[in-house]
Amino acid sequence: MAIERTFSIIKPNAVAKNAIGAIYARFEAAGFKIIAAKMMHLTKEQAEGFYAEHKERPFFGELVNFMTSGPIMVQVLEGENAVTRHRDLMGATNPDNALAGTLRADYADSFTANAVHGSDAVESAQREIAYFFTDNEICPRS
Ligand code: RTP
Ligand code: MG
Repeated sequence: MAIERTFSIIKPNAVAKNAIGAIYARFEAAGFKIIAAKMMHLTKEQAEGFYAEHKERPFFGELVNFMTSGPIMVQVLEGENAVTRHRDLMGATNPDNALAGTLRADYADSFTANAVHGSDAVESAQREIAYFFTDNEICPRS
């Protein structure tokens, strides 16, 4: 198994319900190392840039409004097969379809306010990590 890095966001609805610590505990219990982290309140421009791939989609405006509605936590997770394992831990995008025990089953409020984001491929992880973190903000350890 390859050691990978993936990019994670704890979205505004999960921060608002005071679930940062509980979600970090789930990351660590699943074997991920948190190797970079910070709290941010995204501007409209930052959110639009991050979700640029979705800009023609009907939900884009609602997504940007939601993602700028309050603070978020952004982090880099490292571990074996991290991209796929983190997506599995999050559960389905639509929380109605998220399996019991996944983060979205436990913390999502709606399709838009679905608690967490995770990169969908190694290439998008690299792009998303670079969007939010400089090299010297990433602290890998053995
Ligand atoms: P994410 O990027 O946040 O990890 O979620 P994802 O890959 O599972 O879903 P994606 O297709 O990339 O969509 C990004 C986010 O947009 C919102 N969304 N709303 N109402 C809708 O039809 C709809 N579809 C997507 C969700 O917040 C989703 O996480
Ligand atoms: Mg996505």
